[in-house]
Amino acid sequence: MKRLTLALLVVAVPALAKAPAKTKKEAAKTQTVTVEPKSGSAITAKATVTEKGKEITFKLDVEKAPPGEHAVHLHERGDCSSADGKSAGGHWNPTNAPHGQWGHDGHHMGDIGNFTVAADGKGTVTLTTDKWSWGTGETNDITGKAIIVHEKVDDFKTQPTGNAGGRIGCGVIGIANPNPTPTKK
Ligand SMILES: [Cu+2]
Repeated sequence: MKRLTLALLVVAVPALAKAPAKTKKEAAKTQTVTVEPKSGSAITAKATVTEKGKEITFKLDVEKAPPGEHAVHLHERGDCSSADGKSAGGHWNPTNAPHGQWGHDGHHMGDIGNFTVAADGKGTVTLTTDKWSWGTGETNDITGKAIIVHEKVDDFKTQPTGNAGGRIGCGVIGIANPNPTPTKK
């Protein structure tokens, strides 16, 4: 009898753990954003935004970029229409903080930081945080913010830009779960 109870528990626990996700019908919130080249650059880049629980993971993959360190920020306006990317405005800074380094005292909500592009022109940066939200309409909502890849490295000091130079890539984060049940024809 004891053995039977144990066996039932072993079977039942994984089933219970899976149940909430199914009953809520909550698809994973994820989106791939194309980051288009700006300021005459040749970069091809995409960012993937994924929400899991309270955390949002931002992952940027860049190709054909000039080797070296580059800054990436979220800028306040989701407008990549200008050739130099300046249509995206300044850094996204809903808390009126000084510009700085992520994880350190005082930084913009959009201060993602620097990443390295290797000799082959490829680079990746990943940030996971619970400081952003997606699709909430709150001040920390990343919806409609612009992803800006810069020509140069962020010094984390110069106000309010980090002296990261021109904008070589721009993309816009859209709404969470824009199309949860895609229909294919
Ligand atoms: Cu920037």
